[in-house]
Amino acid sequence: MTKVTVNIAPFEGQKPGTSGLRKKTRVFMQEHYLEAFVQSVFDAIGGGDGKRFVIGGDGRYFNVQATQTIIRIAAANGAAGVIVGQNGLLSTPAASNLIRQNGTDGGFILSASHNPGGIDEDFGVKFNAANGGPAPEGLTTRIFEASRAINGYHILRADDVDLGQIGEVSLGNMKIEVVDPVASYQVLMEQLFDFDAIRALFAGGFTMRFDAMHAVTGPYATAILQEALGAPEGTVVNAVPSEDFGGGHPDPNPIWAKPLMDLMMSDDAPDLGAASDGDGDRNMIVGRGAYVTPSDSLAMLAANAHLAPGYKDGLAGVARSMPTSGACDKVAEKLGIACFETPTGWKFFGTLLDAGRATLCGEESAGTGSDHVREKDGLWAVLLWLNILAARGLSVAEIQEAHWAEFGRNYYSRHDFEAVPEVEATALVDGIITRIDDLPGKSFAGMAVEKADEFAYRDPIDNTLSEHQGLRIWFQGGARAVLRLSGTGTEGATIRLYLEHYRSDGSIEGHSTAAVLEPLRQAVLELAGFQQHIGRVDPDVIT
Ligand code: VG1
Ligand code: CO
Repeated sequence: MTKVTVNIAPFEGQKPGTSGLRKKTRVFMQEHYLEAFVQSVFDAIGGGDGKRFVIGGDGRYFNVQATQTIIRIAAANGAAGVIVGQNGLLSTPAASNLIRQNGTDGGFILSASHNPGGIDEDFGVKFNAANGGPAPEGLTTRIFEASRAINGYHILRADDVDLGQIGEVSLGNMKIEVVDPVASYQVLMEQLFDFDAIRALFAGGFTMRFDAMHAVTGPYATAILQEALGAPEGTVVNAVPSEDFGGGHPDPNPIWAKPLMDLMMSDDAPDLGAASDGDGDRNMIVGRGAYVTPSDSLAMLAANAHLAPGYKDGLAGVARSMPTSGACDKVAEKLGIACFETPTGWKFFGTLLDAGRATLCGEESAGTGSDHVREKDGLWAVLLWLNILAARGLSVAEIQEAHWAEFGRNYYSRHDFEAVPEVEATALVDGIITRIDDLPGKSFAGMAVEKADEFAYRDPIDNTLSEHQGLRIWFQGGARAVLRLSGTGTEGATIRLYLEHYRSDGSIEGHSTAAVLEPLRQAVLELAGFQQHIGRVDPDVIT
């Protein structure tokens, strides 16, 4: 075993996006590519000497090989120890928990989340800091700068470590702990939720289907829902993580989790349907015949969280990303707590969670979480829903109807235009920015603009300013549109158009979301000039 330094030239474009560095798997598999990025992380954090890290990923193609490489680089950079999930597996929230519980200096999470996996699909690496949360912007900037200045990386020439066996081994001077990926996460869940009440719910005949989408939550959901909480075998489906997620998109929304949606809308629907994404940080909640939008789910969880032991003293505050609907704002107002509006991406919640200013956070993209870790957490959200259902004795549909009746309803939908040539996408967005101050008072397809701006965020805790975080356009009558470019794609640009219309008469039957949002959609298509700029008005995916 020898430590070597391999001289290399910098790679282009190793700039972490909304959630880590995501590229085509083959890009990561190029000689020295992963190594260069990982070394850049070590360079950006002042080296690895004496430090400890968590390493694990969502089980996609290249996960194990990348884990072995990072272990060797960590050892050569002088790390004192690493904690690795068995077989290289760790869900994102479980990795966050391990970083916090063990007080490590951070962690590497190998995932491209909901993006498909496989040699011709996507791979990703995320570095999380010592608080367990995604590297904040200052750190990702330093990582990118380091990646542009790099001239070599340190690595141990050594055999692969056996990651199949739980226990301790060493590599040079570095200690490697291979841990059960589920165990300490499960203990944390037991502390937050009333497992007896949920067990009684299942024992009383409550039925559920959890679709793990062939991704990392399979082992977590099987251990917790079936083994600990007594849900019958077969409750968790697609429970074995596979390298290509069974050929699908492990993205828990009505499009990619269609079999689950179909079941929930059928006569055979169980009481609750739920799903999670590749790395286990997203969630979908659907009751019998009743889909809950992620923005609504955040609001309903905020309104009911006190029913779970971990939140019995109430919430310090809530936070949502800017494109997320204002449904949780209404709840915060009623509870008399603060509601923060942050840019897209979990890294912006970290300071609020660390400072104890927010307890629950959420995003319209099916991410919900709390201060128990510093990531969004799919299974946590499902367990909180179960705890609330057990405590209230109502169905998902009943809770949803009652919520809308009390708070009104934020009709909401996201339209994604994928693989748009970057120049066209940029021209569309820039075309609005140059006119943004002139928009108020103008009408498009019969709807008048009230206000419009480009969102910038001043972090209330550390005062950092993040600019260019998306366009917000408010129309008369309580409608809002948001436009931004995705920061997680690997091909061209993805334009995200978020449509929202608040109606205080939320419980009135017969309002389909598409129908309520149609006038707003027409207004934005005209205002932004979708047809002129990108040659189409129909999105690839509507969620
Ligand atoms: C998307 C979502 C964002 C989420 C991010 C990472 O980012 O919109 O809300 O935080 O993915 O989630 P973007 O920049 O593509 O819109 V995950 O589960 O992919 O780590
Ligand atoms: Co994810």
